[in-house]
Amino acid sequence: MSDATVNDAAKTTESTTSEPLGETYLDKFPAEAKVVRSALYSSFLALALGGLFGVIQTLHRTDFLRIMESETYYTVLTAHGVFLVIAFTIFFLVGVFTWAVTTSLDREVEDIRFTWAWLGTMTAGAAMAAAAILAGFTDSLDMSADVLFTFYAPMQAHPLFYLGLTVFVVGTWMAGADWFRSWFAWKKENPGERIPLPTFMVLTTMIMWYVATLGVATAILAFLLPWSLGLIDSVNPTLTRTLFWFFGHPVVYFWLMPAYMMWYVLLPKLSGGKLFSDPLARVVFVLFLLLSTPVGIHHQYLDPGISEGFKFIAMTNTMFLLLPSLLTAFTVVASMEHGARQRGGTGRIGWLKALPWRDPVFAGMALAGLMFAAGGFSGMINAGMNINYLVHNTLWVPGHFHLTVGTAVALTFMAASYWFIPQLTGKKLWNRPVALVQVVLWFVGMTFMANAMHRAGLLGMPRRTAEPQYDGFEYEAGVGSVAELDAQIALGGIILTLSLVLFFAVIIGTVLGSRSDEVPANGYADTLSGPEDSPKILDNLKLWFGLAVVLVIIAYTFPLLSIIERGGLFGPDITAFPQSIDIVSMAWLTVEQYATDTFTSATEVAQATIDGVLR
Ligand code: HEM
Ligand SMILES: [Cu+2]
Repeated sequence: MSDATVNDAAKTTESTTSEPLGETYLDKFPAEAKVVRSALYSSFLALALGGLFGVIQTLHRTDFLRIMESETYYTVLTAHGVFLVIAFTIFFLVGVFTWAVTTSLDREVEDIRFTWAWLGTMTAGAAMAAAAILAGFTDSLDMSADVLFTFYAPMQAHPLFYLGLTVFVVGTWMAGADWFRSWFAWKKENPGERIPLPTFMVLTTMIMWYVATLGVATAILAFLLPWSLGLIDSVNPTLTRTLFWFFGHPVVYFWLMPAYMMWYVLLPKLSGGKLFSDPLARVVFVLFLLLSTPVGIHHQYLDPGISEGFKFIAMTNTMFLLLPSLLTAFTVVASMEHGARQRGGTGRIGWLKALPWRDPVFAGMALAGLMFAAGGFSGMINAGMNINYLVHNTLWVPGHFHLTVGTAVALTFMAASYWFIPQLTGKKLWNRPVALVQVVLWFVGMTFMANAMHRAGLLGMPRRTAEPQYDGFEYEAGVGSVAELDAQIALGGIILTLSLVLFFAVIIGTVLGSRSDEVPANGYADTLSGPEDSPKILDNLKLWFGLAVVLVIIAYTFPLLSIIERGGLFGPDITAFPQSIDIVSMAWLTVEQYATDTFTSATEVAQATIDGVLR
């Protein structure tokens, strides 16, 4: 590795952060900073509400504290799910993407009014959906949306809920158009240049998002919304579920890819080093674009109405999807090691000590990455068709995704906020030690909660219920007891809530502080191996878009056709449990029909000929 950076790194080892001071994002892009700030504040509001509902439901289902009737549980759980995984994550990432595009292209957005327009559209949509959900708390309004964030039919929500989601998604489409527009304009002025890495990451993520949201848009606009408006009588639940998961798996990459982006472009910088490889990072994002969508059926391993063969194909694709995550783990750790060695770290693992662990931004992201590794392991269990049957719909599943979206993404976003809010306000982070305690508490709380959830799931304890303990049914714990598991889940939930309170204290403390010139300069990590080392074809976004579409067509055409054939476009007469591979049986039926028809007409012809001859 090059020694060129040893010198500038040496002067930073004594401080806990390696970042030089200088021009902030706010100094450079004051108008854009306002938009990004608003997006982040919206996301924080969603986080606060979602977190509050999280602890309420945790204490309720573990029976430690019940402040509501169990009937209200689904209103709370819907709000928790939708506010956190739709509003918190997406508002945050559109802010970060705007930062990434403007910073890396080094240009303002083309028209700030359009930028405000998409943020406004998203906010209006989120407010509509939130209103429909929250109305479920009162009987005085004839409105509710207790359908959980997956909104499976035959559960039905008030039309406002579906409409709100649609408007929200349209807002994200507009946001993507804004970033593409910036890129087109930049390309015209910089012909032949490689797309700067952060922009490349934003654009590939958005292409994936455009493809993925077609599924949910179809589910809502063609079926669920007309159905809740009373325009059609029924829907085909298998079809709408499948369209949901067409979107539901890639949406997890929509949350993860911004987190990855920050691990790639911020973490190495914070470690005092450089990104190990720009080409590898590009490969990873292309792989996610290609592989995220044709795997959604892995959420439907237990759905009747989809044959085993299609599930098997989805499983195989899913296993391929591990590759880019493993590449990410490798690149990010290699970059951190590079940083640590620049800071004087030595030894095979001794270099870990040289990392800036007291910097809350670094520590939070690194801990988030560590938890993601654990989430990856339980994810592999979920992905296996046969072992999935063991954990399906048990508390194991929320255990898994509180490690992934609930920590790898959420903790990365919170830690990144400690970097972004000073960038966006020009104010120094209020109280770094508290911020550090906050990220560590999240890690500790999640260790308790997610681990106990996984274990409870293995005992068969169901998810999505206010009353997991059935009368006359005992869960047998191999190690410990159910009471102990419940206690750990509740304890974890309380620690997480405490962590959230500290998070808001730090953010509010920072925002209320006064402008300072001790804010690190805006920017992102350099690379050891730059874009010039990567094949040009990686930047051919049209090619990747085309391939992604082809893969989706291959993966989904036959399952969708067979679902429609069985259950009808608008349901509901479904024949359950097909056990054969549909393609084969469909092909066989066609051949058989064809053979019969041919045979029949052949006999008819023969008969007619014989008749003619005999006459
Ligand atoms: C204070 C922190 C949190 C606590 C105490 C908490 C607690 C819980 C619990 C106990 C459940 C399972 C409820 C059930 O199945 O009956 C749950 C579900 C869920 N949580 Fe969290 N959670 C927290 C933070 C988060 C975060 C940060 C995210 C995502 C960014 C998240 C996303 C979800 C989702 C998507 C569900 C599934 C909802 C459903 O099944 O429809 N949670 N949470
Ligand atoms: Cu998935």
